[in-house]
Amino acid sequence: LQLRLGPQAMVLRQRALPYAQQLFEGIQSALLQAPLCQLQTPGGHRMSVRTSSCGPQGWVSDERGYRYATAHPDTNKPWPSIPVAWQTLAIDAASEAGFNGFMPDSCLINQYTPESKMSLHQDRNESDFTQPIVSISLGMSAVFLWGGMQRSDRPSQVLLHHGDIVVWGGTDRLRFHGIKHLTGAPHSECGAMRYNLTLRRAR
Ligand code: MD5
Ligand code: FE
Repeated sequence: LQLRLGPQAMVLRQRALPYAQQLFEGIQSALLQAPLCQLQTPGGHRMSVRTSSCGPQGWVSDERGYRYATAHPDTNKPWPSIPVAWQTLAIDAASEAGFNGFMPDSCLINQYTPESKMSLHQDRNESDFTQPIVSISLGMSAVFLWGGMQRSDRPSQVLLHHGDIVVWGGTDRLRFHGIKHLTGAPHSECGAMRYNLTLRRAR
């Protein structure tokens, strides 16, 4: 059950479904150690998405810019480690989409509510763009914006549902993308919320 988004980008529909319960438990436990933050953008706005991370590198943002950091910005503690099951799932999904040798060192945890959105952007804070990115959707569905190589390219809209995994790399690695808004009914397990786990190689 695959949907091709581009030459080197793919949605693996329901790929994470068998692991959903385990993923939710892992998220709850990670968030106890590394609480969600509503980060400031370099432009001085507050993100509508709440974020945390696990792994050696966590993605953060403040008035100084976007970057990876080895500690949580509020607690100054190292991020919790990436659960082995998440690593395995992400590495397997990357292989299935044609990317062997994925070595994630960062997992961003994004929490969306019906008020959240993520504007079109590129993921370019990583040092090696030959490594793919793997993203796991849980909870409510979302309208995903799949853009081009320039911000001005009109994005297509793709629904992402609970259990879907998106893998993109190669020529699609620097596509503009975003989340327009959540859609559909609240989720039986996590209510009016969506979680997205984004596994990347930061360093
Ligand atoms: C999310 N997160 O669902 C989004 C989208 C982020 C971020 O973009 O940087 O935290 S998952 C990302 C995604 C999915 C499919 C393709 C591409 C990105 N892409 O082409 O870049 O929380
Ligand atoms: Fe992104």
